[in-house]
Amino acid sequence: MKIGLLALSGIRAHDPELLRRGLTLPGFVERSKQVAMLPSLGLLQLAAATPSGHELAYYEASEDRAEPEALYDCDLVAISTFSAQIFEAYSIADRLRAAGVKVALGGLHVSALPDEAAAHADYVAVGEGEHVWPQIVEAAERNATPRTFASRDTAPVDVSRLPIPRYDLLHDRPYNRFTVQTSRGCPWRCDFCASTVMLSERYRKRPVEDVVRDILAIRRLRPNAFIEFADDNTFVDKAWGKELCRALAPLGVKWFTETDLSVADDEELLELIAASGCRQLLIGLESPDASALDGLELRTNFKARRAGQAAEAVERIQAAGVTVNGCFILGLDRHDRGVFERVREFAERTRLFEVQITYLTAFPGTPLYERLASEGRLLQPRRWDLCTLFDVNFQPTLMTPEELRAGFYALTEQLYSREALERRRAPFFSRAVRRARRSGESDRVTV
Ligand code: B12
Repeated sequence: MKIGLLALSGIRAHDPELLRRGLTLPGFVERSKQVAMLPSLGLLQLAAATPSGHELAYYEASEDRAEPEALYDCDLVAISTFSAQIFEAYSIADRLRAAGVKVALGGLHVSALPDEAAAHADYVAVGEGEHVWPQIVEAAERNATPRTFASRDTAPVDVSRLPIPRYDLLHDRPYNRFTVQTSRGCPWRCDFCASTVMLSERYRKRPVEDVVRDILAIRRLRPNAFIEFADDNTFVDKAWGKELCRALAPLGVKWFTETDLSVADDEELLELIAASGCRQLLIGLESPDASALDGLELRTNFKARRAGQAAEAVERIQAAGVTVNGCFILGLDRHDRGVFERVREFAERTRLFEVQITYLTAFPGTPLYERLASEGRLLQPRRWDLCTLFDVNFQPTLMTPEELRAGFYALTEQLYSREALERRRAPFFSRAVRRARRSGESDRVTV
């Protein structure tokens, strides 16, 4: 069969006022441009798990009606879904099916809502795709009747035996940032989280040599590729994390990942992270207020327990030569109108190199969604297109939605102006220059 893999690319946000104000600010534009250029690792992973004898091609659509014509020549098209673009994915799927092409839908959104997706697909995949995808391909070959395939009905995916994602399918695309997974899942359960924790229960690490193998495969394609680890929380296991960094160091690769504050507990780990080419750690700080974090992480209240150490941890990581992208969620239940100033103050005081602010967002399938739905606080239920992290679709407790938006707009301008960026970043650069002079190298000054 001719199989098309379709990723929906780009960044989504609808609020016209935020788009007008925020998206022209240097700090905002910078990061958006970088991330919008990531391929879909999920689809490349499926490609690697495809039974032999089929012709595979990777495609992208930036919006509804932007699907490449070539998809209509395929026998089967796999579409990977996030909530924010699900309606676009559904209409593309409807058009393909009307033209006689079989469609399989998988990914985070349809894993949470397979019944909704079934109206738009021949085959729906729930959970991790590595084992169900070959079943779908086989079903499509047999022209089997539409149905849902769930990964929980197959053997668990063994991440110590994942093949190299088919990065080679991207050979003619201009990507220079690529994703690799070193681990899946996270031991913490934050009530809002809609990441890969949704796909499987356990936190699992991959063998370090496989991670290196995947990076080398990317480099064969693009020698100077920047690597983003598509993990939920890379450095949960500190000993394994050190092993990973020691293996990365000789590659001379530049990389980015997401983790939690506990990396700052281990000086040796921080040194290894810096020495192995890490340019940035993204950390979910979520709130400058300990009280707002209480109860957010459902297992051990990790985020509230750690709140008092956040500022020091940021300082320690950045002092080691790695920038921090501190992420804050605005509109948590204990956030009042003073929270915007407290976020600004935290970012200034700690000299956070990068700050990400997003609205509290109820993704389908999360405990947060269930709670807000049962409390009648979803403003427009089932408007999945508003699950962008940049659109308010819930009733906050201590503010009106308008107050939340107004505070967010003002904070966006304060955080992402050129002056604010320079003020926060200057100490990092000066330290980096001093460090480079001491060691006689200059490469590490760039991020
Ligand atoms: C890389 C990434 C991106 C890339 C995606 C590139 C692409 N075209 O796919 C870019 C930068 C474009 C991006 C954009 C956005 N993202 Co993003 N992104 C991620 C990130 C960091 C990693 C995703 C990843 O690679 N996972 C690893 C792969 C292996 O897992 P996977 O994709 O789920 O695939 C597995 C299964 O789902 C399944 N599968 C997937 N698709 C299919 C299809 C079929 C047919 C089958 C059988 C199986 C299957 O099999 C795969 C292997 O097991 C995650 C955060 C994280 N740490 O996970 C956020 C995340 C996915 N993003 C998120 C969001 C909100 C967005 C944006 C809406 C942000 C915005 N405002 O624009 C946009 C969406 C834009 C769009 N076009 O859809 C949320 C999604 C939550 C949700 N439930 O929808 C996440 C979880 C982050 C978060 N804050 O919670 N993102």
